Amino acid sequence: MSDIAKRSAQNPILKPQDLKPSREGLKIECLLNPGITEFEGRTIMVVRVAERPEQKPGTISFPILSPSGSMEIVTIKSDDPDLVADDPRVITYKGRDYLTTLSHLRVLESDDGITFRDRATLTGQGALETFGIEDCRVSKLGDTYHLTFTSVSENGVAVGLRTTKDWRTFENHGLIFPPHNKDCAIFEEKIGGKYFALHRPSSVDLGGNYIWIAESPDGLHWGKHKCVARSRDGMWDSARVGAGAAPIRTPKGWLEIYHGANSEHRYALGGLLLDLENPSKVLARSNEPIMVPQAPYELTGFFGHVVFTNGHIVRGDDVHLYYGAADEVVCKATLSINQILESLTWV
Ligand code: MAN
Repeated sequence: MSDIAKRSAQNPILKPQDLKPSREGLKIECLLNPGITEFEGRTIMVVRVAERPEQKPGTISFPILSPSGSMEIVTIKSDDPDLVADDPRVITYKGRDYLTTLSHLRVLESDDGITFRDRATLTGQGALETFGIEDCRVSKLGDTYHLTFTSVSENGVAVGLRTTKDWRTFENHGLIFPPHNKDCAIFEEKIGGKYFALHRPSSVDLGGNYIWIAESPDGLHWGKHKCVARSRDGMWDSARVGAGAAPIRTPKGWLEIYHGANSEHRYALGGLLLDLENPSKVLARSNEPIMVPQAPYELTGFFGHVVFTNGHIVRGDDVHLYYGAADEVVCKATLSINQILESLTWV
């Protein structure tokens, strides 16, 4: 048995047509990879909204932001010899990489965890977010919510941080991890007086797409980096791995639900168990994934064969997992923490 996730009968719970585009002339192409938390008895979702103009035959067009925040639409002929467009998510034009959509983060709230309404909008700001912001994790420390997300620009893919106490006003702290880095999840408790975070630097030559851990005295400045989990040849997580939401404290250790992709770009989920006192020490890991794309809405979409999570709510033994399916819709599933722990292989 390799998939222990009970999918919600209401899946997908959120689809592109459920929200309004951020401005006229744009279409929401995908809703994906939501960060989740609770605030004043409600569920807060920070969902990634990926937009572009309605596509016309014979051209590819996508928005980019200027450092001052104005939007420009770039249009390229599909048969332009300088265009490489074989991935629906990214293109290369005249040797430079661009994203096919521009993402912002929409803050939604819900009374039942299923039906969400708009609360706030966060958009890319400045020269390091001109290609947008994506895939937000939310960690609550004291009364402050830490939002870590991917900041994308021609300078690279990096981790930005904003904080809020009221989910109306947000403080922008800039980048906390420079390119190439994403999938950053801050632990929701200090350990030995220090903040800890998982993050995912990428290396093109030596090394790869591995999960690292870092510590910090203040949640802003990070050091003492250590590599905790590498991709594994021939396994379900052979090409890349990255942290999901903040690790879950269990009596056996910190349980991190992470994503792994294989060489066919299939994104599945597994567990990683870290020592409670020394979280750079890996105790156990999934040799088989705990959730694999199999529902129709996970197999086909903007980028099929993807389940990707970076948000959950824990109630007793249940993890209420929110996830992006096929890079297009938002779904929900429930998993048992004990069942995940039992399925892990101790190292
Ligand atoms: C990858 C995918 C895209 C994302 C870019 C930049 O190509 O995850 O969806 O936009 O990275 O983060």
